[in-house]
Amino acid sequence: MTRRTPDASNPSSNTQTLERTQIQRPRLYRVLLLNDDYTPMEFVVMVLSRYFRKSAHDAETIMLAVHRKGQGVAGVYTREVAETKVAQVTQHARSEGYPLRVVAEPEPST
Ligand code: TYC
Repeated sequence: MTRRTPDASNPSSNTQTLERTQIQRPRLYRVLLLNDDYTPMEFVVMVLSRYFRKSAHDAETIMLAVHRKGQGVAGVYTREVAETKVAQVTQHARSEGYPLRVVAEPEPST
């Protein structure tokens, strides 16, 4: 909800400010892992554990789902955090010579 109020910084002016009384939630982004034929399963499990803070059990479950279905959600974050994780994981994978693809996509806005 927005409402018009006189500008506090200049009370004598005729200008108004749109004041928000509803909180703004940042848009959230999914970080997706994509399957490939070459990245070792144990590397993907390590990535899920280290960069996405998954338990050993959850990391294994997510990795196997990506392996079977082609892609899966590693985590959901604000845009900056999601983009940072994409960059960090991609760099780590390349440094090991693996083709692992990691992407961020916006969650559907509600
Ligand atoms: N398909 C890979 C293999 O059989 C494992 C894998 C899982 C790779 C998930 C990428 O995002 C991935 N070694």
